[in-house]
Amino acid sequence: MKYRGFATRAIHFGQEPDSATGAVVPPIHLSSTYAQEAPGQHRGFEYSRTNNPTRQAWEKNLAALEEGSDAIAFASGMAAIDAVIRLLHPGDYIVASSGLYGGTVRLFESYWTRFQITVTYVDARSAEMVQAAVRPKTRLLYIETPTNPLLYLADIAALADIAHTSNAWLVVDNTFATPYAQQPLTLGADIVVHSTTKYLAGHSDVIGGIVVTRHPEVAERLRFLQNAAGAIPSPFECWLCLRSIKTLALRMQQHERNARAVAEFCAQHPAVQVVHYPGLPGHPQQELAQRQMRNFTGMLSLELGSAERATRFLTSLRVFTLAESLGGVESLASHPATMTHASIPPDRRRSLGITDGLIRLSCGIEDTEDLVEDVAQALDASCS
Ligand code: P1T
Repeated sequence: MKYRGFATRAIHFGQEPDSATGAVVPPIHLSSTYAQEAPGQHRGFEYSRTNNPTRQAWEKNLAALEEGSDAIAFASGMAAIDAVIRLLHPGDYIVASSGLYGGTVRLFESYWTRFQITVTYVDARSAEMVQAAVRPKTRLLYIETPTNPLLYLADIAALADIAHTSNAWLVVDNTFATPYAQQPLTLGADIVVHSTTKYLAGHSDVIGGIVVTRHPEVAERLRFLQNAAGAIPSPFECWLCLRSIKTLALRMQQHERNARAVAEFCAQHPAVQVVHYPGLPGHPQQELAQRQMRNFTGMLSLELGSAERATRFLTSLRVFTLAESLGGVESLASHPATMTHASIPPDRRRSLGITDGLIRLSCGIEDTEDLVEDVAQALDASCS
């Protein structure tokens, strides 16, 4: 194999020097249409909703990094998730992890239930609970691992076995982990989805999504939807993803270094009741984390005990910015109850552990000491 290691593959796959000019950086193909020599005779490109060279390069790159056969890019993470649900039929069931991005729950509940798609939520930390929830008409197991925002993990290999004995597919939203940290398809998952908005694009300047699968027949159906429904990313956004993916490995190493230092600091601070970080010694799922992940990312969440403390903490931060989203080079902080998970009814939210005192941190790639110092002064302010 020419490109063995992850960083080498990230830099080179789909990004060979341009065959026409030798340009080392692939060009951005803005053309909406392509000349044909005779009706139906073309070089693989007809119209840019259907296929575009820059988008194709990005799809090839990510398919390789996730070890899939194909990747199909969409205009946002939600458009990618929506395309996967469109593979189902009325009357089908989904068993989903109870920890999911609020927007995913909103899409399932407020839209897909109208088309007789039934979703059952279970704590996917327990493979037994997932198994018990499976019905004869279950066609998808749909999980995030780590979950947004509590960083709970699910055993991908165990859930893939359950899916396959039940004639279902396992779908993993790999947004929080990235293929640098874990490759669900190699553990048996059938489909991976990403909000490329986050770590993959990595600089808070792209909204995008992508689906990766190891089944060419699933890819064919998704590619049909990509063209037929048309929720595609622009060539410029695909080019930004190609540019960013080259530094994914380096970025993830610094994201993890920073999150670990912040998590360790918070674990001994009296204002913090619980630190959720899978890389912290003593984390309840540490064995699974080490078996399944090779990087614990820049994401952590903290239980501060009350909405007042959470607000004081968030308004005292100086290096972290209070904002939705995650995975960028700059550190962000958010309040899931009023931001990312506001669309989930309060009682259900609390029963999931998303309390009013929970805050989520996305540690960027700034200097570690600056982040720890910022969190330290904001924690002091939170309990003053
Ligand atoms: O925002 P969009 O690119 O459409 O991606 C949606 C999405 C899908 N999956 C996960 C795990 C996500 O976290 C998201 C978006 N999340 C945020 C905006 C957030 O702040 O958590």
